[in-house]
Amino acid sequence: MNKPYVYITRTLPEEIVEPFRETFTVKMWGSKEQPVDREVLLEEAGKADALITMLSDQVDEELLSKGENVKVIANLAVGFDNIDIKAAEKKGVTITNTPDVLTETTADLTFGLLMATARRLMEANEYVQNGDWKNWAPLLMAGHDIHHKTIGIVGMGRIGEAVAHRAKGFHMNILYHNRSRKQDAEEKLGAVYASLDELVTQADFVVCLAPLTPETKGMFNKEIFKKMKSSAIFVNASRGDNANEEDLYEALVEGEIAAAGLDVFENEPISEDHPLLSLQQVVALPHIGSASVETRKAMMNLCLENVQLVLNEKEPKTKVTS
Ligand code: 8YV
Repeated sequence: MNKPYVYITRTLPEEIVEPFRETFTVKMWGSKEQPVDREVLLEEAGKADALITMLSDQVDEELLSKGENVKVIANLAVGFDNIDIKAAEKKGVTITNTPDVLTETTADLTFGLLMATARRLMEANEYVQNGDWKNWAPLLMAGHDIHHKTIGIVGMGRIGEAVAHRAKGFHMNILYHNRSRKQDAEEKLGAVYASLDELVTQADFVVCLAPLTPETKGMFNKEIFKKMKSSAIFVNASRGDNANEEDLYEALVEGEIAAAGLDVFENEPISEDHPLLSLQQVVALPHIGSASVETRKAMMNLCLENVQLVLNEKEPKTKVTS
C-alpha cells in the first residue's frame, strides 16, 4: 500500500522529519527562508493527504478545494489567522496548531523585548559597537524602570499569563484585558481585570498578546494611543494587524507614547525603509517570539505527530475549532 503523502511548505531539519518517513512520504519546499510558491502549494495540495503549513501560507477555499484528499493541515504556529477554519470544517479537514510548547519561550521573548525597549538595550549596544562610548555621563543611555511599574496585558491567554508570571517577579502591578475573566491569574498573580480604556490609561507598559480576529484587528489605533501615558511603552508580540502602524508611528513621533517594542508587523517581512525603523525609540524584531531551537523543534514535532494521528484516524493532540 502507498504511504500517505505529506507536503511541508518549508524545509524542516531532517532529524525531525526522519522518524516519520517510515509512516509517510514527505516532500518539503526547498527553501528554509522563502515561502512556498502559491502555484506549487496548490499543485502539491492536489496530491497530498496532509499539509504542514506556516503563517505565510493562506489556507483558503481555493487551496481547500484543490486538496481533495487532504485530511489534516498542521499549522506551525499557535495562531491560525492564515486559515479559514470554517471553510476547512465544512470540507471535513482537521486543522491543528502548536499551543503550549511555545508558551514560555514566547513569554521570555515578550518580556525581553519589553526590557530591551525600556532600558534602550539595542541603542546602547549600537553606541558601544560604533565606538561612540568615550565618556560617562549621569544620564547616558538612561531608560525607564520596569520593576514596580504597571503592566497592562491585552490578551490574557496562555502566553499572556506566562508574561504576567514574569511581571510578578519584577514586582509589577498587573492589569489585564481579555474576552473572559482569568480567575487563576487574579488569585495567584494579583492580576486585575480592566476595560481596554482603563488599562491603556493606567499602564506604563501596554503589551499586546491577543490573537488576530475581526474584533482585535486595528484595536490599537489613534484614539487608544492618545489615551496612553506619554511615558508608556507599547509592546506587540502577537500580530502586527492588531495595531494600526500609521497611528502607532504618529503616536511615537508626536510623543503621545514613549517607545515601542515590536516583534510583529502588518506586512512581514518589513524592509529597511519602513517608517517605524527610522525612530530610535522603536525596537524591531523579525517575528521571533517562539524562535528558540528547542521550541521550534517541539513545534515541528507536534505538527508531525498531529498529522500522524489524524492519518491513523485518531484525535490530534491540538485541534483547532471555530
Ligand atoms: C510562529 C507565531 O512560530 O505561533 C505563532 O502564532 O506567531 C510564531 O510563534 C512563527 O510565526 C512561525 O509560523
